[in-house]
Amino acid sequence: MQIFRYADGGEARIGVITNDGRRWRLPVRSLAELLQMSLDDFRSVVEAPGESVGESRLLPPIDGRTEVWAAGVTYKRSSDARQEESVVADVYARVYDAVRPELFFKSAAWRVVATTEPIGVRPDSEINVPEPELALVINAAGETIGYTMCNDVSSRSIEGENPLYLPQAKVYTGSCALGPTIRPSWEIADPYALAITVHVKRDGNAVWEGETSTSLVHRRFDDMVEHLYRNYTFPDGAVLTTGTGLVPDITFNLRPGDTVEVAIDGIGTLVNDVLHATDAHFGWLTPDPARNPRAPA
Ligand code: DO4
Ligand code: MG
Repeated sequence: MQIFRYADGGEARIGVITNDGRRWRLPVRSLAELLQMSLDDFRSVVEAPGESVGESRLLPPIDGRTEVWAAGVTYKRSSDARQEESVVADVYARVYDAVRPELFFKSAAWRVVATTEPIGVRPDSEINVPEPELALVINAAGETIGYTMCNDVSSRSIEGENPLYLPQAKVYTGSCALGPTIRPSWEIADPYALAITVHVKRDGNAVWEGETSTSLVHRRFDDMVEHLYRNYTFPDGAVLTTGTGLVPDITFNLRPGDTVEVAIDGIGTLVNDVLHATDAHFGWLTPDPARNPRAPA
């Protein structure tokens, strides 16, 4: 079963696709409303068949006051890559083994892009990368009710210059893609055994491909959630992306015109073309659910 957010005229709606292809609309106004419920209530609501719906344009699986947060340096590959790119390698080595995880704010709901919408790279950044990550969908009470995928698009050169530039390296227009849908937690038997792949194409040719597994993550997901919810409330829940185990060689730079495809076993595939993160390309990215998903050329 997948829970999805879709455009219906000028409105955003929430639906379900069952594993045998049936689709129905849920009797809620938003995903945020579902994230205010307990896991048990959420399950009852999404499993009750509703009015059937056809195919429709997918919107990002997040809305309302739900925030996207991110964990960093949770895989050895990420720790090694940060130490290579940074002028202060020590902070990354220390956080990899520390009890307290690195957690940072990534995006407000309305700024998130869906599959097939563009992602952005900063024109003032020399080295840009996609970061394919498993993302936890967490309700207001801190229960993980589902999983989705995040592309935590980032500037390696800006963060590498100084770790205090992390918000500028991580939080800018088009830097957060989520989706394509949400898979309920009870359908993922083992979130620590999921293959993650990435394919980047340029002019039809593969320029970076990689594969990893969530079995290599260095922290427990429930521990990341416990730290995120400690002394902070999320009335509409949160999406916590769990860090990347895939980082290309330092010579690789994600460029406008590239296409990034990231996939996670049992979760789905997220496909996004790359554009410069400017208003000219992302003026459509507004809180309006009927926004135009196709950026001007
Ligand atoms: O410290 C930088 C963030 C690293 C990150 O986003 C990741 O490991 O996925
Ligand atoms: Mg990341």
